[in-house]
Amino acid sequence: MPEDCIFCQIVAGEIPSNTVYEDDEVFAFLDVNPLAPGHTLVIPKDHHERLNDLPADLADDLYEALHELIPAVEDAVDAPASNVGFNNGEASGQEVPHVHGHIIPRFEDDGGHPIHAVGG
Ligand code: D5M
Repeated sequence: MPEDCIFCQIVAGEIPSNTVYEDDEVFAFLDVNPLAPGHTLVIPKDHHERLNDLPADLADDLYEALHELIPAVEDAVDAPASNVGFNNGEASGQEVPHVHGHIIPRFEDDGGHPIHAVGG
């Protein structure tokens, strides 16, 4: 793991986080700068920079976790919908170079924009 990767440090317990979910391959925690209540980040524990860098089996694990976590996060904050997305590469707005999916709960008439909502 790169020593300066904050998400690797979160997985290792070296930086505190509000853990939402954990299994052998995947970790999820609340975003420190939430764009909506319940804004959750879902990451593979292994360090990969981009979504398309993931080996297929790890991509499957990440998707399976998202499949469970999207409705769970929405239910937790009583949201009828969510934006789910990945910034993929620095020019896209990816600030942390460790793959992470955003689950951003959305509410009727909340004034957000479906693209700008991902990553700020
Ligand atoms: O999104 C990176 C996201 O990571 C951004 O929404 C803030 C969040 N972040 C950064 N540091 C932390 C810690 N320590 N805990 C929780 N959340 C954090 P990006 O798609 O790269 O722009």
